[in-house]
Amino acid sequence: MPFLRFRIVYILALFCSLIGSALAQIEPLVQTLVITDLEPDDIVTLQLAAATGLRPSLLGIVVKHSGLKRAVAKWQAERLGWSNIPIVQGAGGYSKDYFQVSSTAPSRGYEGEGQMLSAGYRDSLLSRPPSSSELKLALIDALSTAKDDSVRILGLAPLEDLTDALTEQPKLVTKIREVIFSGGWVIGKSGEARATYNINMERVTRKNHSMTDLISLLGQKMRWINYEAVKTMWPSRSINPETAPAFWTAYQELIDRRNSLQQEVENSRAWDSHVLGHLQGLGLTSLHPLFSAITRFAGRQFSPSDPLTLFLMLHPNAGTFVETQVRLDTNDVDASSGIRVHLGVGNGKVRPIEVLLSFDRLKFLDFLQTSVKSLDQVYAQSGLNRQGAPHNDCHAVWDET
Ligand SMILES: [Ca+2]
Repeated sequence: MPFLRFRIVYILALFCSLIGSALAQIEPLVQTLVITDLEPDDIVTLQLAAATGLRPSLLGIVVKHSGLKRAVAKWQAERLGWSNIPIVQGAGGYSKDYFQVSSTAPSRGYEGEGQMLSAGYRDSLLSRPPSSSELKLALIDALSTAKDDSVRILGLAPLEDLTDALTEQPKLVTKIREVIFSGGWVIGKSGEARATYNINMERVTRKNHSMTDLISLLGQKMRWINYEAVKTMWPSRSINPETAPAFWTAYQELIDRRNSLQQEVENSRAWDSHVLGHLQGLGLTSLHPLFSAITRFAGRQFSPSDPLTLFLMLHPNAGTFVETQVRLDTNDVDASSGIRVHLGVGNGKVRPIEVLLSFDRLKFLDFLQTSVKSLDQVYAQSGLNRQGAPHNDCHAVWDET
């Protein structure tokens, strides 16, 4: 009899373990939607995402020249093995459409995207008008067909289109597990909090600043990778051969093996020299950590915010967050420091969001280094050229289909 009891217990245990693994398999898959402005740090972030095996279900392309950037995104996606992913143009616009804030001046003034395209094609894309509705409709479509709590949104750029989608159909908020957003504020010398790039780069033509609406819709489903925390923990504000040597060694080896990637380096260098020109115009001296990092490592450095946002989406426990009430005040826009951010005072109705306080720097460095080592495999599978001119792999993906 004891033997029989043992067998029954054994069979029950086996049964439970099989049911357990079956349940794990049918747990709803989380899909990731990415909103990006395709600047050099975004491109590295997309590379790292592909290296971790992530395959977004939608890429939304926003900010100035979003039509041109959409074509470049198609090229990038093809190289990363992300064929057949919907790539949709969202809010964009022209320089005049944005707040005239000095921190956004380099972006408002940049015209250098898509240099690898033929001039005629590039010109036709540059004149393509912005389209909030295309991305808004794509987001509504993706959220409508998703299960509850099954969508995460990686926000590497302004989120106007998402606000429009959720304002139109607020019930879709239940589909969202989280929105993790690269951006926030910095505390200036006066002690005031002022918004950083992705918030300052919402179009001035909107009646109210939509990020406040998005906050009230999402509450704690929103995590901000706040720039104040990034600045404190990464004073150079640059991932370069000095601050992340193992990553850059591996990245350089990859570029040497697949010299088609030289195009990304050239684009990044062009962007850096453009930014440097603006910083000089603003009177920043070479003693400023940002200035010295860009000068020394032009083409071999990028901002940590966007890759950090990806890292903290994939490894949420590597950051500490604090519930914070945030309200943006577009009646108080300072030309040198941006939109005023009010934090937790006199705005009791505002739902708190999760704001980054600190992160595990060593784990982040390890993530960068480990992910970049898997990139060669990604490019091998997508058939990226090892040799030859970078233009060789542009082929037909430019078609606006
Ligand atoms: Ca970005």
